[in-house]
Amino acid sequence: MVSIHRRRSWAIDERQATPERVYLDRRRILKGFGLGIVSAAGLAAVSTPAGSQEADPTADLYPATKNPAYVLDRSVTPEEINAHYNNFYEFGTQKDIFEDAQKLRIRPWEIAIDGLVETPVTIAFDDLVRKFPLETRLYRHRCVEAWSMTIPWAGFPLKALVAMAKPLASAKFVRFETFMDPEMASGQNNFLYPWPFIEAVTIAEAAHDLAFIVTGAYDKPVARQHGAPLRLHLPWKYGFKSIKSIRKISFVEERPVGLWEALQPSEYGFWANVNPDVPHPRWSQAMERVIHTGELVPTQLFNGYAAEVAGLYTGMDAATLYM
Ligand SMILES: Nc1nc2c(c(=O)[nH]1)N[C@H]1C(S)=C(S)[C@@H](COP(=O)(O)O)O[C@H]1N2
Ligand SMILES: [Mo]
Repeated sequence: MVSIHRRRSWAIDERQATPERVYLDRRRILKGFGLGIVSAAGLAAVSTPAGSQEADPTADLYPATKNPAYVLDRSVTPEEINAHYNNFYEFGTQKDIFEDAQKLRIRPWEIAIDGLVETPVTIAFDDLVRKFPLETRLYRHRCVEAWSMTIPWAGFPLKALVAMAKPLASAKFVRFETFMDPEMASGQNNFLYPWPFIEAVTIAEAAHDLAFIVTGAYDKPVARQHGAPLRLHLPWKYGFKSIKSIRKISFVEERPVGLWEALQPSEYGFWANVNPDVPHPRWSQAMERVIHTGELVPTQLFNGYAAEVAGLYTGMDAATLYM
């Protein structure tokens, strides 16, 4: 609870940054000062979330072997903080969506893999997750709103799924799509957003070892509020690229336009590579607030993964790395 109180003390700063939100949406601004208040009942709800009474059929896969190449010099964000501080606009535009997100029905869950591939398939998540060895990686996460956390994600490299899909030579991008179900996810009734949530990366980015399909966190299946049963994590890009609760993965020739780019192309670009020298039009990206310590620390180029990923962008102007 102490750390949650500490988080409240800087929540005001974050609101002033007018984060990933459309200024048109007055309701969110009016509701704003409720942010960060976590009741004891709310905390209890995470350990026994409504709708997850049935045992998770993939629970036996965790903890997944820790990959020693992905160890960081910063502390891991405690699970209880991370589980109550989320961006999942399908369930609302505030950070405290964890209770609403428990409405997410994660079984049955099928993923369509289609587009420019040898053979399009639809596969049940419970089958897909057993096709690859799972591993645990400590990753940094940097939201475009200038906060960050460190998470022990479990899952498998996206490149393994790309290899399984056998894309045709004409495929240039991988497009991801989240579920569409406004009855279950009330945020999808918010007509200001072009649902469903879509994101995309180039084939080269998808084939990079850092691009990770997350199926678990904190040594168990990933929680609904983090994007169960599977989400992406691209640690060198701003967090909005790391799409949650994926239903469809398509290989395409034309560059897809993601939800955030469709909404505000001048603020949220396709590349969205973390770059402290390229400010968001409405705030600086030089520093970031670590959500579990409250510390303000310098943001690093490519979120600290420059040695690994800079080669993906040789020849590109640094200023275009963000947009
Ligand atoms: N489907 C979907 N995916 C999403 C989002 C979202 O609203 N919907 N928010 C993104 C943003 S802005 C961030 S910072 C991360 C947050 O992940 P977390 O809540 O697990 O920390 O998820 C990303 N993926
Ligand atoms: Mo974000």
